[in-house]
Parts: sequence; structure tokens; C-alpha cells
Amino acid sequence: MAFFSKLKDRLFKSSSRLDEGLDAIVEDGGEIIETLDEDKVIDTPSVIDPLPEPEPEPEPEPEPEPEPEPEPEPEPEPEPEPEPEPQRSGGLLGRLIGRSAPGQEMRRLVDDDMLEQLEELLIASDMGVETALRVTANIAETHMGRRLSSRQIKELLAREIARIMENVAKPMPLYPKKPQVVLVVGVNGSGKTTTIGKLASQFKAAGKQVVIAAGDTFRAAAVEQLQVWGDRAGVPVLTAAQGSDPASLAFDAMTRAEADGADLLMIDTAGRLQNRQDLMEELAKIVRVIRKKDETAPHNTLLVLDATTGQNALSQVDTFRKLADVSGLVMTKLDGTAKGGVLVALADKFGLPIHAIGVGEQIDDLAPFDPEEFAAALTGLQK
Ligand SMILES: Nc1nc2c(ncn2[C@@H]2O[C@H](COP(=O)(O)OP(=O)(O)OP(=O)(O)O)[C@@H](O)[C@H]2O)c(=O)[nH]1
Ligand SMILES: [Mg+2]
Repeated sequence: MAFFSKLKDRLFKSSSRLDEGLDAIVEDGGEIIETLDEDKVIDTPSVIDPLPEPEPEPEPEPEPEPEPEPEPEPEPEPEPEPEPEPQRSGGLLGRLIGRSAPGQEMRRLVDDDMLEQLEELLIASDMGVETALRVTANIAETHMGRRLSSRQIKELLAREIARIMENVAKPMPLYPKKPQVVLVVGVNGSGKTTTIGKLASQFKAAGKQVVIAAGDTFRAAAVEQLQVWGDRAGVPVLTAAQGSDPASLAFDAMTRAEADGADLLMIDTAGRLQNRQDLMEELAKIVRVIRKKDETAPHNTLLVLDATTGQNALSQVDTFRKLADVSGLVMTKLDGTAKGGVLVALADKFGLPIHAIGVGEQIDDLAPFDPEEFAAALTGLQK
């Protein structure tokens, strides 16, 4: 589907840090290995494949030449200047892409040094210390003493990441309750209003009757912005006078949504910083007032997180969970950031469902969260 290839493209843009870092790890301290059949090694679906020489000595040989013969394939040219240093690199291009000539491949021994570098890279990619340690430990357990290409390490990592994330990939649940109340919360600028517009459009396309309430009553511009999104999505937006109590707007919106027989009521809220106690209390009040109408509401409380904030997303989840019963996450701005790794840390630490990811500012730039696609994109694997 065109949409998903666009998504993949955008996520790939965000993967450069991890992707390049992994290539660098293999390049740094790796060595060219003769592979009997290049394609077999490169394209093998499993990274567990045994190496040509299955017996790895404790690695006393960081020494230069594993193979005495300079180049195995008989070339028509009497080599112009084939490789100055045979085993350090396969030429500039080879170094860049972690491979050398056909039949050869750059590989790095999995040892303590390599694992330490990998751990540092994962931490630098915002995956969080605990997650990085555990992923590295898993790789150590299964692959210590092996020589792996950059591609193989990426496959291994992608598999670990997808495994951590598969349990949290869940679309926002829909209930028979009418109206199903969806409260959308998050810090300033995280993408709440935009995400509501995108979700409203998707639910409407799925045949749901949707109403949006402009619970950000502080800024006139916020109401206008939501109105624009309502028009784009083709759903009504309920508003109140600027400065009025957002909790009473939420109450009125519920009354109206009930009267209209709406399936979904999505309530936008003002962005609130975690350290603004008054705003955080106001959020708790919105929830209390909604429950006067329907004690099972809100049925979903979506916390919208901005991927570019990196590790700070973890403390946002902590804080918002204390105030509101956060039922799921949406991660926005995964396009064009190198900090997408924080999503792995979030999944690992909280296990909250990740309903969707934002990959742009347009109405259809919201995608279901697919762990395998995400892991492949994050590690720079071409699928
Ligand atoms: N690139 C990109 N930009 C996004 C995405 N989601 C939202 N934005 C942009 O982020 C900015 C803030 O989005 P809003 O939806 O206004 O955020 P908000 O949480 O409602 O902000 P406040 O109401 O001020 O707290 C806007 O410029 C959006 O276009 C996304 O997935 N990708
Ligand atoms: Mg907003």
C-alpha cells in the first residue's frame, strides 16, 4: 500500500543513528571474512547460521590475515590496485556498507568489547539503560564468540525489539458503549489536537459517528485549530467560551453526544506541563465531572507523546498515569527524529498499549503501530 511505504520511508529517515552506529561497530574491530556463497550469507533469514569456521578460538587472533590468498576470484584485469590492506577493509564502499568484495564480508566478533559498544549505542538511541542492558545480555547469551555482519546484528536486534513490542501493539479498543468517551491528554505541543483530527477522520471513515469537544478553553487559537481539524475530518466540534471551565464543557459535550446518539466523543485538553500542579488537578477534575454522567467514562484515556522529547517521555507517562487512568499511548513525530528508540523503553517499562504512531502533519499521517516494521525501521534493516 502506498501509505505504508510512505510510512516506512519516513521511519527509515529516523533510524540513522542506530543504523550507522551498528555499521560503525562492525567496522571498528571487524575483519573481512571469506564467505563461500555471498548471497547465502547476506540473505539468510536466520542470523544463527554457523560461520565457515565453526570453531572460534578464544579470539587470540586480532591479527591481520585470516586468509593468505589476496583475492580468491580470478580477475580478467591484472589487479590495478586491488586492496592495499587485504583484511582491514574491502575498499571505501565496502567499509561504508560493512561488506567487501563478492565472496567476502566484514564481520565483528561478539566479545565483551563489542557488547559494550552495542550497549552504549542502544542507550544513546534512547532505548533506556535497562532495556539496552537486557537486549545486549540476550545477544551475549546466544551469540558470544560468533562473528556477525552488520546486517546480522541488525536482524538480531530487530528481532529483540519486535519481541519487546509485540504485546503493546494494539489498536484503540472500541466498546458498544454510546458515547464512548475518549479523553486525550499530554504535555504542551505533543500533538493532541492533530492526533484527534486524524483519529476522528479514521473513525468516521470506519462508519462511526464522532463528536469532538474542544476542552482546551484557555487559548482561542486552540479552539480554532480544532475547528479546522473537525472540518477536515467532517465531524462536529463542540466549543465553549474562552476561559470557561473545561470540566463543564466536557459535561455539556457528553450530554450533547448522548442526545445525538454519537458513537465516540473525543475530548481535547490543554497541554499541561508535569510541574504545573494546578493544570494537573484540573485534569483530574475533568475526569471526576465526566464520571458524574457515566461512571465508566472516560473509556479511553490516550496519552499523546512527542517522540522528539526522547527520554522525557518516560517521566510524562509516570506523571500522567498518576492523575488519569491512561489506557493507551500515541507516539507522534516519529518522522524525522532519531529518538524513536524511546518507544522501546516505554514498551519495556510500562507495557501500556501503543495504539498508533504519528508520522507527519497531514490527516492520514497516523498509522497503526506495527512492531516488526518499527523494529526494522529503527535498526535500519531493509525489509
Ligand atoms: N512531523 C510531525 N508533526 C506533528 C505530528 N503530530 C503533530 N505534529 C505537529 O506538532 C505541532 C503541535 O501539534 P498539536 O496537535 O497542536 O499539539 P497539542 O498537543 O495539541 O499542543 P497544545 O494544545 O499546545 O498542547 C503541530 O505543528 C503539528 O502539526 C507528527 O506525527 N509528525
Ligand atoms: Mg492542542
